[in-house]
Amino acid sequence: MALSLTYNKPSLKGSIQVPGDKSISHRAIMFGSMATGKTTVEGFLMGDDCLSTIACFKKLGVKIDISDKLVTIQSEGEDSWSEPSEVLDTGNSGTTTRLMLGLLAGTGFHSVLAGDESIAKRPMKRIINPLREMGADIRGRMDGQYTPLAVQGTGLKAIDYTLPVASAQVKSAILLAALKAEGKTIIHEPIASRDHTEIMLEHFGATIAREDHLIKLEGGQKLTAAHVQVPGDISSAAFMIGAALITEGSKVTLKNVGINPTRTGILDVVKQMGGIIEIEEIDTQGERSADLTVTSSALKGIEIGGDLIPRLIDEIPLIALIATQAEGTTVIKDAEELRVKETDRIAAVVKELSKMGANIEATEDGMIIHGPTPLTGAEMTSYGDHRLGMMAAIGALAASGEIVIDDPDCISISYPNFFEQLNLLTN
Ligand code: SPQ
Repeated sequence: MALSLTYNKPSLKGSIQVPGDKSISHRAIMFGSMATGKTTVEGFLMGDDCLSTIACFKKLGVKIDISDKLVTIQSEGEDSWSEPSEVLDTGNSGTTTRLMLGLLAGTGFHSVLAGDESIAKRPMKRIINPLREMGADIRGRMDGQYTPLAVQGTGLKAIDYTLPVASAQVKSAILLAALKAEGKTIIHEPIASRDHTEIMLEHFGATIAREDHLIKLEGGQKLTAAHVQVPGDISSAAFMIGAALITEGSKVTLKNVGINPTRTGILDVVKQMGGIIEIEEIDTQGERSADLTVTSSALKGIEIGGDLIPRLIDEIPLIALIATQAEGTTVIKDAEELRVKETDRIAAVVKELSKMGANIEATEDGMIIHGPTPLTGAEMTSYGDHRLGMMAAIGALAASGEIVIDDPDCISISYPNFFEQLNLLTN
């Protein structure tokens, strides 16, 4: 059901803990299912995407319990998984679909992966090509470009592979397959992408070598169960950071947010735009995290591209929104990957922000935004994309009229208590 939002230029005040990191939560379930023993996950994101990952592993026979604060995975290791009698439903989650391909390729059984309408349009060849080089038997529409995908598990061999796109999902699928492959897999990563898989491999007892754009992993390593502490998701925090920046008189603290350097491009951009943000690092055992305090700020337009893009790829809809309130021009380039996310995020962001009165144009690989422009009420479409839905809701804080969001429910993919927390900060 559509949601109507009308704000009277509020100030945001207070402190919240945003939900757990989506990328780390997916991986915690996958690693816990591969490892032998009892894995516990604290701070797990109970969003729809991560729940899809849990449902898939349950269909493989892995015992997973969800209690109030803890997810517990009890597994006898990868070899104990059983052939699923049903299709593994990956929902809206690209991460689940792609990483599971790497995991299922080296099993001894047959499985079928399929997700929703959006997943059926997202490219899978980027994963299947290297996996086929490793010996995987995966079939699907258009030679395996699109789901549903059938995987006949088989023996795999290591590869030496240069990533053609800066994608953590491609890198991770290869690494997960490499664990079962014969020999040493070498991955060349010209531009760094998020490294949660590499960090978790070490955390679960594997030996992985990482040096200067090269990752090396010896096959046949067994994983041991571990405790995973999931920090808050910086991609979710980004929306509250943006909200505080563009509303006058705001000061918001976001507690325990993951600040893995492969994900903190948004913090660099905010600082470059003139945003006031304090970062107080917390002493943690696993992934780095910090309390972030953001104050409303006068922003200026900047140029964003190159190696920075993979470090903030999911934050671009929000960055485009705050750029409409910044003085001067913001240019976002080298971000053609946005065209193959949950929706074409270049076309969708430009169309939706234009409805609100933004001066924004699309380019092949990004967008150009001229600011500042006053935002007005509009009927916004989310395209079932959680990040587009949240962009519209944060836009409502700065808009002069009513913002209607067609499908606010999609926000629960990554941020189930988004409106609850937004209400807390605006009241
Ligand atoms: O999981 P999914 O649907 O691909 O989610 C998105 C998102 O906006 O939440 C992208 F649409 O995040 C990806 C991210 O863009 C999550 C991810 C990961 O956990 O490894 C990596 C990035 O994708 P990619 O294609 O660059 O590897």
